[in-house]
Amino acid sequence: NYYKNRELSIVLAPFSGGQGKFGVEKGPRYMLKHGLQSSIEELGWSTELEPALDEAEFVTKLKKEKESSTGGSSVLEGGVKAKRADVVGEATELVYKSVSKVVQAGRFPVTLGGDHSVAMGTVSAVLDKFPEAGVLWIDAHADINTIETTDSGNLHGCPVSFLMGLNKDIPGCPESLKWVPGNLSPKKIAFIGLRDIDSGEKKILKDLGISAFSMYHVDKFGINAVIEMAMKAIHPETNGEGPIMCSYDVDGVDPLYIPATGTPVRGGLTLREGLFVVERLAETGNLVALDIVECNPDLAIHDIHVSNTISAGCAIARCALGETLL
Ligand code: NNH
Ligand code: MN
Ligand code: MN
Ligand code: MN
Repeated sequence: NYYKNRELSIVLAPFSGGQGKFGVEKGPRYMLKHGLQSSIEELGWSTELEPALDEAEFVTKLKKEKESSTGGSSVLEGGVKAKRADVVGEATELVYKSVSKVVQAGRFPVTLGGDHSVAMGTVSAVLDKFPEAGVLWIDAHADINTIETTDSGNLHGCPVSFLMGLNKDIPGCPESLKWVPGNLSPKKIAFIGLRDIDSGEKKILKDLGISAFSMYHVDKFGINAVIEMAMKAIHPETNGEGPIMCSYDVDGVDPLYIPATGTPVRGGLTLREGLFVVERLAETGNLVALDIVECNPDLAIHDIHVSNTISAGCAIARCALGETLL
């Protein structure tokens, strides 16, 4: 167990610039309003809030960018694409600084997004403190597009490529994202829940030999076996033991259960499978950091979709922190 004192910080990362839909910046506020902090306290953690960036300030920045002539200029020199790269660079570096402060103080960081671009900050900070950590990336998507392979230009589809330093030598790579250390080894990440992978991403996953468990593997082997294989993949020498960070995109879970998210893909994890992943991680005692990203209350068509999404997001945090362990 890496946090014997059971001290935890909820890092607030209300940022939407990694994709094109406003509303995902409201995730942290909604999850706090749902009582996340007190429910974590009830599990025996002492908690603090760590606001990484100002929600309103960044909404204003992004709205200005939208109105500008470039509309968040997507095509950069060399023909590469990276929408709103300046704002994404600024926001993710702020997240990096907040999570760094938290982990260096020996506190468990639970980061609430925001879109998944914020994981450039969280994972980088966690690797500084735990260089041997492996990352479990729960997602319908692989988020490993480079600024060359991305079709959308949305940087929430690219954080893993930045974390691995895959954009560094690409001409036109935005200055604003050069702060990302880019030292995540392809051997130190495993994906679970994949079902919407772009063709460029598929090639990168293959070429780099990255462990990726799609919904096919979940159906074939069952979620418990998949988690076991994923943990062994990121910690091969120690039979799966070692620090684990979980970056949890709620769209990994089926939209039946978590509908209010920017890019829902049917055929995902059941709510129980999605919670089991983090329950199992809690049981190992090896979890060192957690992100919960891509809850967008504005994309709900019914009020029940908001509460389903937010309560599931909060349940992911509680289960990861041991709520359901006896
Ligand atoms: N792969 C697509 C892209 O690069 C979609 C990414 N969307 C996500 N990722 N929600 O988790 O834009
Ligand atoms: Mn996703
Ligand atoms: Mn796609
Ligand atoms: Mn994602």
